[in-house]
Amino acid sequence: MLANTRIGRSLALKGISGLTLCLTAVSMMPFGQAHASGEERLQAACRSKEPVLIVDNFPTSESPTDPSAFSEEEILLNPKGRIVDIDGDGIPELFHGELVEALARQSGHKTERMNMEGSLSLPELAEFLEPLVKDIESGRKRYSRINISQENPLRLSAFKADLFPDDASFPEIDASNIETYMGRIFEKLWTDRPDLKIQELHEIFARLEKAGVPVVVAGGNFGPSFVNLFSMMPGVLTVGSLDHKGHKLHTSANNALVRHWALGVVVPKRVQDGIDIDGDQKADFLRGQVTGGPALAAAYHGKSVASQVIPVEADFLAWITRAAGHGGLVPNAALNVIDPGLYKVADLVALPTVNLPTANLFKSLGTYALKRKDGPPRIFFEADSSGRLRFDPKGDGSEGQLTRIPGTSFAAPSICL
Ligand SMILES: [Ca+2]
Ligand SMILES: [Ca+2]
Repeated sequence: MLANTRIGRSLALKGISGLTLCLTAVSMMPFGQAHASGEERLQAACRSKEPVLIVDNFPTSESPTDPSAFSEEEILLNPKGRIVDIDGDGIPELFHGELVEALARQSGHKTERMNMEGSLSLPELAEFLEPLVKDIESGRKRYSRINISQENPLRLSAFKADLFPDDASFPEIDASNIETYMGRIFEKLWTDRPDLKIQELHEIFARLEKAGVPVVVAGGNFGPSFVNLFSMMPGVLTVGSLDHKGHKLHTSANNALVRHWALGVVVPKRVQDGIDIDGDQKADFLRGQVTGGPALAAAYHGKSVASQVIPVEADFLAWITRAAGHGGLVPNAALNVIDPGLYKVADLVALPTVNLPTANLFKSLGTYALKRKDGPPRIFFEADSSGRLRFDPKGDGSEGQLTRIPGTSFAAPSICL
């Protein structure tokens, strides 16, 4: 990561002139050395006793403290609000940042919060972080690391197509060469789209790095074809998601900028006084903080496959085939509009409109999938040798697994575990 910092400082201080020279220097840096630098900074951050700053979404004075005061519809309509269903009953009760913060605390660090109140635009984020950077530079605030879970996904193939279509010196960008060319990408973005204020944001990250505070960034959940813009910022430590068996998630970013991998799947269990997320049998969220209904997966776990699985109705198949033939449906539309129920994954992924990445993702998650009223199927099951459904996202056969909450957002705060 040392290499990136040089681009960052140089660009921030001098503007875009001198970029080519910087890039030449970068491409000649031994990669091993750059990796060691990121790894050492991470280890130092994990050893530090200073608090972790979580920049994310948290409740505000207007947010109801009792989750039961909001209907499910109200929660779903409020994207700034409660989006994490920690007890698996289908009704979200936590703000995204609350789970991120709870995970960051597992490593023994104290935490502080900075509430973004929804996703910020790039100019807003630069403005939002400016006072924080000043406080860190002046020594008024000290942090071991800053955790930012915001994602701004950019399709790798779009860099050539959108920014450099006629430039023979600029190659197709893929997961392996993004680091080499991100300096030129920034230069082009700054020139073509000054309104995005990416240069200002870049400078903010460069100042944080100079002040010695690592910024840990979630790699993103759009899979290996996308890069999170924040992964390209100076001094950033980008984290990808692993499952409980140590496999990289299909949905995780997986490019040359993702150098750190951590468990990015939360599987909560119920304990006496609430919900435990780390297996120590102590509640991380108290009973009064959760909606407390029966877990959706529990209604199927242990039941016979034959008694629960339904076929794709012939008239639905005929309708979706006709509609898809007219070309008016978005990718994966069939998964959003099929009737609720438990289906064979093989039947779902064979439906018209389902694309290959989604089919591969679903097959990696289980053999049976539960579709609810809204959204695509999200709860996946296997069957045991006696034909009974098993909900086992941890893969250890343990009982009482309530739900599966995946995402690089939950890998990033777990990086010191
Ligand atoms: Ca819930
Ligand atoms: Ca716990």
